[in-house]
Amino acid sequence: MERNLPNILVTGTPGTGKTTTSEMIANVTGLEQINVGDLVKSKQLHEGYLAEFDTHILDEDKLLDEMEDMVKEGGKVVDFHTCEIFPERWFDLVLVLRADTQPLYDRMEKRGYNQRKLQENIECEIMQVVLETARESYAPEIVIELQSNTIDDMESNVDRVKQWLDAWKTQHGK
Ligand code: DAT
Repeated sequence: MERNLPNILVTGTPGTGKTTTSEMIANVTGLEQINVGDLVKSKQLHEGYLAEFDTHILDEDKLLDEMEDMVKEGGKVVDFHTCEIFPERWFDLVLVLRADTQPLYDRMEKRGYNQRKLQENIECEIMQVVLETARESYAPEIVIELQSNTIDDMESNVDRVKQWLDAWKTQHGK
């Protein structure tokens, strides 16, 4: 069944600006943000906490069940660092945010990440793990890589999404 509004996935290494960008997209377009990290915590969609990695162990089945109905309606901006767990059919556009090492490091340090997590994320970003995973998991033509180093970058990214959404609506007669 065709959606009335498209769903957008905003993914990328932690600290690349997913949550901030998704909030701005939601404000500008009226789409509804789903912050998956928050959802996992608030609805306990995990199997416990791994202190060593400072992360929750995701219960993927529970998470997908929880999200299915929300996504079915369309009009969602889903914000998560992992992109390969979702069904391909859920998304019409996949944005992969990218950041250079210095700003990424500064943002994570400010957030109080431990050295191990910081190193891992920097490495993940340099190796473009999320970008490659997104390209393997979704049709390449819907995967868009966006630089997210500055506020200007963020504003132009949001602008681009707004234009994309307008075009989608026209194309789908909405
Ligand atoms: P994520 O959701 O990817 O972990 P975030 O949106 O929480 O990232 O952003 C982390 C911090 O970095 C937050 O204080 C906002 C800042 N930030 C993110 N993207 C930025 C950008 N393009 N320019 C300047 N600051 C940015």
